[in-house]
Amino acid sequence: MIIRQASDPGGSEITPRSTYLSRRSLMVGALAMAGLPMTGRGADAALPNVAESGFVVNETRTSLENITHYNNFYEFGMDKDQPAKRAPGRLKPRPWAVKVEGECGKPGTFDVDDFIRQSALEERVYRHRCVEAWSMVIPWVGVPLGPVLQRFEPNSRAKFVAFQTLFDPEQMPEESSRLIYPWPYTEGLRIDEAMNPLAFLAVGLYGDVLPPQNGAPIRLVVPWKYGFKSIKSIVAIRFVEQQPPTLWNSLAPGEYGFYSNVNPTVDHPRWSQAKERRIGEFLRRPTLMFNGYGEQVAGLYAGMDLKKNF
Ligand SMILES: Nc1nc2c(c(=O)[nH]1)N[C@H]1C(S)=C(S)[C@@H](COP(=O)(O)O)O[C@H]1N2
Ligand SMILES: [Mo]
Repeated sequence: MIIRQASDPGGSEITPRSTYLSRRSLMVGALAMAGLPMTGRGADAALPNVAESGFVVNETRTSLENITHYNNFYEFGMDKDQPAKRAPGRLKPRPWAVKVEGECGKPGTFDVDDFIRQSALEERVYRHRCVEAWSMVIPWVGVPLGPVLQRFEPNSRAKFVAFQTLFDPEQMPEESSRLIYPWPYTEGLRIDEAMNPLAFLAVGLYGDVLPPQNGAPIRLVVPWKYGFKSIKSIVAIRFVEQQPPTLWNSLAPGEYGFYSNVNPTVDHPRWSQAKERRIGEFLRRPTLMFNGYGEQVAGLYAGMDLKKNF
């Protein structure tokens, strides 16, 4: 984001779908071994018992090919096609531990499948708006973040929640150099943002387990904020009293605010945010305040100057 602008998604597929599918059946095996019931919904539905939800944007869904081959995942390279080429096979999404710590009554370390087991999986079709001014519509599968966090009993000093991506240069090759980026990738939310019903933990998309390039095995989705807030491949969640440092905000605070709510009236210093390019569409469309989720989230920012707190 800091180095180069978005380019158009290539028309040709770099990773054949067969590679992704065989990878997927490995993960289905992992789910089965973890004791999760298998679905009877047919060969293409890897995740069991996914309920529909009320959180479905009535807009054309971006194709699976584009969602899985036009990615930002800098741990695998800065080009949009690199995560799909480099993450499958390198990133090992299972077994996977998620650590919860900080200002809470019940910290601990959990296997990722146990971490979400108490919540029912649901599908949510959300708009996804990158700060680079492109967007998609993505059918995620996962669980609402708030109820998961509540289980750890955050205390009154828990004012923010900090999230951290895996640090393992063996699995994430770009992490072997810290010359530009202070790995691991970190992000954060204010606690009331994290508890908002829209905040989501995704473990799948299009009914399947999450592909490595989209942040397997578990990633955040905060659809009213620019995409970089939706941190991938999470290994640690910490309840903290002070606003936590986050990767993009630390690198370029004048360009990437801590809040980073989608806002057509606050331009990036180097480009306008008034319009966006929906992947798969020809004409640019207007950017929506809070990415179209104002009804659900505007109240979080009542009285705040959104130009200062961008
Ligand atoms: N760990 C990590 N998380 C990340 C990123 C990243 O580079 N590393 N990129 C972010 C950005 S800029 C965007 S737009 C989204 C892209 O998610 P997608 O590739 O699933 O569309 O992931 C976000 N989460
Ligand atoms: Mo992004």
